[in-house]
Amino acid sequence: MSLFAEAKKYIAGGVNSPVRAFAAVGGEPVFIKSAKGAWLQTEDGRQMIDYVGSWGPMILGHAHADVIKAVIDAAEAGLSFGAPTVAETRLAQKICEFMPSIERIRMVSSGTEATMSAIRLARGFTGRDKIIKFEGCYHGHSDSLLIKAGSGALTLGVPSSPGVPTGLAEHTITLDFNDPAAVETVFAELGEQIACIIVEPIAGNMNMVPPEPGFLEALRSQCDQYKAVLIFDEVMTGFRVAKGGAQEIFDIQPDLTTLGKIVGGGLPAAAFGGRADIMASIAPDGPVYQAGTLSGNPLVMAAGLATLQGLERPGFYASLGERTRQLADGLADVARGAGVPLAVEAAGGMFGFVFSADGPIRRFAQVTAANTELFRKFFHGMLDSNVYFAPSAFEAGFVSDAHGDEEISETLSRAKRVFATLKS
Ligand code: HOZ
Repeated sequence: MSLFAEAKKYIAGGVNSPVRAFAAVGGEPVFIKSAKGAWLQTEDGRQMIDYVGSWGPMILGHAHADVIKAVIDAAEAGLSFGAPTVAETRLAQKICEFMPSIERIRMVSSGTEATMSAIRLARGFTGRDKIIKFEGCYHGHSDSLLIKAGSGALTLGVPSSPGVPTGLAEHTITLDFNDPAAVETVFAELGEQIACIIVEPIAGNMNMVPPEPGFLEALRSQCDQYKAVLIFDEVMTGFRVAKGGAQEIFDIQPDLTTLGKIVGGGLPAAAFGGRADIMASIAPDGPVYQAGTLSGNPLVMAAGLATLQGLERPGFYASLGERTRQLADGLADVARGAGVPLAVEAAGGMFGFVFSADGPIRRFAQVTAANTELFRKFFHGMLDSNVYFAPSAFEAGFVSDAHGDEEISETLSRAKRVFATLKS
């Protein structure tokens, strides 16, 4: 019996997060035994170059010595106290330094918790119920946000999940990403009822779609005009596209930011934070309730802090960005050489590629119109060549500090061979 078949006997669908099941690409998922640097070792004895990086957190590379030591030291001092520790303050301080729009922060355990709590906070702070999100953006799986969502939900064709009460779903207004006019129209009609806009400033859950000039600016000005809260979901882009996230690149200050992935360095941490006056509405200072036994867990704080400290090395983002660009441009080159249409994007250590001649990709409809059959063939060709990309055409990819010239050029020469087979 395969490892996946055995897992399916006990675990729903054989996986603990749907996109891992390979449902969109076919075949059985690879089971990982261990990982070091840019490489994964599988249970069936293969060594693979990894561009998933645990879906983003492993920016320093897998099992980085400083992070492992920090976690071991923390574990030896006790696994969990459910009481304040200095480690929480140190990580909070570091995050506030990296992202100056965050004046106060609250640690939680997953990106879903961070976005769910930020939405509740925005509703409680404004006394309004309606929220705006964008089709193809994914903000975790809480009820208000699982409507026309991206990521695994889009991959499996269930962007709006059964089980979300209609009464709640009707407060979520979903608009087209990169369409500021639609946002202005909705605010003109319902502005006094809108609590917040939540957006991935670079959408990473419908592949990778950057904002067009003026889009984020329009969100900022509409929120200012109608006193709604602007939430940037930087779970994916935070510390990934730049030290200060997408808000640093586009120079827009959100009111609240949600973080996850890198902030826990590979352990389950996430956070939400922002303007001090808004964060003052969270219990115990204010009436909006939010809590968690494992929030701010000492092992997780240690991993997060060691990871953020690793990002402070001079030139870190310049070299990460250069290698990611080399990969993305290299993929575009080999695709062009093989006559296969491919649109690529890259920022910091994040990249995307869409099998489409319609680039640059800026709209959800362009992503969903792309050739998913070519993606499926490319994915399996690369997997058979021991290069591990996300098993979904709708997920961004990640390069780490451990991906050197050798890994990138090896990936590109394997990709050249795979692209050559795609047309036949
Ligand atoms: N939704 C996550 C990526 N955007 C995938 C999480 C996982 O399967 O681990």
